[in-house]
This record gives sequence, structure tokens and C-alpha cells, in this order.
Amino acid sequence: MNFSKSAALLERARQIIPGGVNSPVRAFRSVGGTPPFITKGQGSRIYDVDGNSYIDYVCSWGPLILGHRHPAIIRALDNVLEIGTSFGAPTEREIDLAEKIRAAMPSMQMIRLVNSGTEATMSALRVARGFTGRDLSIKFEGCYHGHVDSLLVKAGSGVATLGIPDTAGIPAAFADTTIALPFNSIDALETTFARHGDKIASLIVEPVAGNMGCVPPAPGFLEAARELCTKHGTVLIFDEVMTGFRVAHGGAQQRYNIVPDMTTIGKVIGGGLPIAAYGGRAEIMSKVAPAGPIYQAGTLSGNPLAVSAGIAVLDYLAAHPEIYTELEQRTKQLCAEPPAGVTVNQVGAMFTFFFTDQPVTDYESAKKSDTARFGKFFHHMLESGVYLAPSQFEAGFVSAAHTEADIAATVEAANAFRD
Ligand code: KE4
Repeated sequence: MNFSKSAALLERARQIIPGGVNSPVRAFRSVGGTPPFITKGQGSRIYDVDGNSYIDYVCSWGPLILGHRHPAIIRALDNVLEIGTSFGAPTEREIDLAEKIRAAMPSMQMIRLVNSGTEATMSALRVARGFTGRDLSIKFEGCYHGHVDSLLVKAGSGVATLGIPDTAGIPAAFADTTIALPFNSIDALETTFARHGDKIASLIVEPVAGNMGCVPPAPGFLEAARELCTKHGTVLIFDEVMTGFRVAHGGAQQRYNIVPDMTTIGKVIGGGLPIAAYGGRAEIMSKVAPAGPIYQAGTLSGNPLAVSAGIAVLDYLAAHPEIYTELEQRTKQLCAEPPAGVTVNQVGAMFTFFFTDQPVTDYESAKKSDTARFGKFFHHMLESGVYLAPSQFEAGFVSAAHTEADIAATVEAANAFRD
């Protein structure tokens, strides 16, 4: 494949944008090579400036569960452009979207719309601190919850991808409020709560980890987190920015039948537009300004464009529940025949091929993967017209637009991989 025009654009981009990209993982640093500059997406495919096309398993890192340019979303955006783009004032459609989210996730009794997953998790942590009067938070190694100062501790996603030990610029005082534990370790949870339980404001967890690569919860892990948080008065926050409306219509909390105190969501609820949300028990959320004393705000929060796209996606998903069965089946087909020495984790329509022959159940086991061999596989697939997440420590995503033929072509390309 020819990437010459992308290479030239990357050089130009680097002159004005750090690393030439507006989010680090896009730079292909861990897999090497030149990131294609994309000109268009349609259905399951994306197209680049050099005329190459790819079956896309990044799907904008999760939002595009219906694929690129789904007619329902394009129609909704065309319609809303007739009335404007932003008002900085309340609109009815924000209520509609919040009610649709709560219908799918009843634990979100009250909801605040924001503009990114980072804003959602940052706000949820602050609200949990304000509600409990406590300072400490538990997170899990390899989980990523956006670039929140206090959560960039042993984080996954781009931090893991770039092998940044811990991000520069975070005051020790912030990092010291965060206790990072091994994902899936019930022992570590029990020990930590026994020692600090009455000082812990929140426990935030990706109920299915996606940012160390896809790692399901071990049996009993989420239940233990729920039980310990209840016992110690700690706010249990499910970060469902990735899993929400993806691993089930009601997210991981529906799939695993756990009721968190708060939930953060994003990605799918905007259909590719910038929107996210946090919410939870009314007694907690009623502390959020202007109803209560905990401040959080946003110029474009509840933006009519993003809200309209979100309503279109959620309405379509609610009207076509069979999508979730189809997504699970397609993703299982995709993961059925991994290359030799590869461990596959898959939950719903998210998956990761770990280049290790050992089970991957947490960040330590994920890091045992051969990232160099993953890089070779990544470029073999890219040259074969398949666009995977450019990092061993990310999840891939199947959309409703991926056809049986797409899956078959992807499996054929993966089977042709030779070290
Ligand atoms: P954003 O601030 O990027 O909208 O969301 C942060 C976030 C929070 N919680 C979870 C579980 C997430 O997966 C994310 C963001 N996910 C990454 C992909 N691993 C976004 C891709 C990127 O950083 O460019």
C-alpha cells in the first residue's frame, strides 16, 4: 500500500499539532509506520488520502456502533441544522435523551450531559467526593478513564500504549488521592477497604476493561466491589464510556446485573458527535449545581447537534434489539481462529487479540504480550485492508455495518499472517 500523501500530511501536521495528532494513540507510535489520514467513512469502511480503503474495527474508538454515516444519524443531523447548532440554553431534546438513557440504565436516576468521557469521569469523581466528604478513589491498573489528573495513575489506553510510567504534570498531591489496584483482584479490594474503607469516596472501574485491551471481569469481582462499596459507604462508579450500549443495550450493569451508584457513559450515545454523561442515584446527583453545592458546567453541554445524533442512535438501537445478538455473533466469528500463540478476549462487540499464549486477566498479564509481534500483525492487516486499533492495549469494535463478507475477509487476512 502507498502512504505517501499521509506521510506528507503527517510531516505538515507535526509542525503545528503535537505529534501531528489530536489524540496520542492515533500516532501509531507503538506499532510504527505512518497513520493513514482519513478522507471518508461509509458503513464498515474508511478511506484514506492515498486511495486505500480499510474495514474499520476502530469505529472512532467505539462510538460508531451503527457504522459510518448511518442514515438515521445523517437524517437527524440534517434536520437539526434547520434550527441551529447551539443555544447555551435548555432544550426539550436534552430531556428526551436523558430519559432514553435512563430507560436503558435505570440506575442513572438523574443525569448530566457533558462533552467527553474525561469530563464525565472527572465530574463523577468530584461529585462522589462532595457527597461523601472523603478524598480517596480506587481505580484499577490498566484501566483508563480519560485524562483526569488524579486518574492518570497506572492508566491504560494511550498511557499504556506509549509506555508512559505516569504522566508528567500531575502533582503528587493529586496522584496520592488515588489507590491503583490490580484489576480482578478481590483480595486487593478487601485488603484496601479493610485499611482505608472510611476514607474512600469512590471506586471507579471499567466493568469490562477495554483500555488494557479487552479484559472481562472475573467471576465475583464486580459483586465484591459492589458489596464492599455498600459496606463502607463508598460510591461505586461504573465507567461505561466504552461498554455502555455496546456490551448490552443497558451496558455492563445490565449484562452482569450489578447496580452501581453512579455511571459514566459516552461514545455510542453521541453516534460520533462529542457527548458524554454522568449520572446515578438521585440523592447523589441532587448535590450537583445548581441543585446542590458541587459545581460542574459546560458551554456546549447538551448541544443540539450531539443530542440529536444520540437520540437517533438510541432510538435505532431500542427499535432493533436484535443488533446485540448479531454483534455478538459477528464478533465471535471474527475471534474464532486467532493466529498461533494469540489469546483472544471478547465481550459483546469488543475484542482484543493479545500476542501471548497465556490468559489475559489483568494489566500484568496483558503486558506480557509481544508488542513487537502485535506490530507486525497490525501492519500485515493494514496492508490487507483491515484497520485494527494501533495498539496492543486497546479494544477493537464490530459495528452493525460489518457484514459476513467483512468478517470472512478479516479472518482470511489474519490466517495469512506469517511472522
Ligand atoms: P474521552 O475523554 O476520550 O471522550 O473519554 C475518555 C474515556 C473514559 N472512559 C473510558 C472507559 C474510555 O475508554 C475513554 C476513552 N477511550 C479511548 C480509547 N481507549 C479514547 C481514544 C483516545 O484517547 O484517542
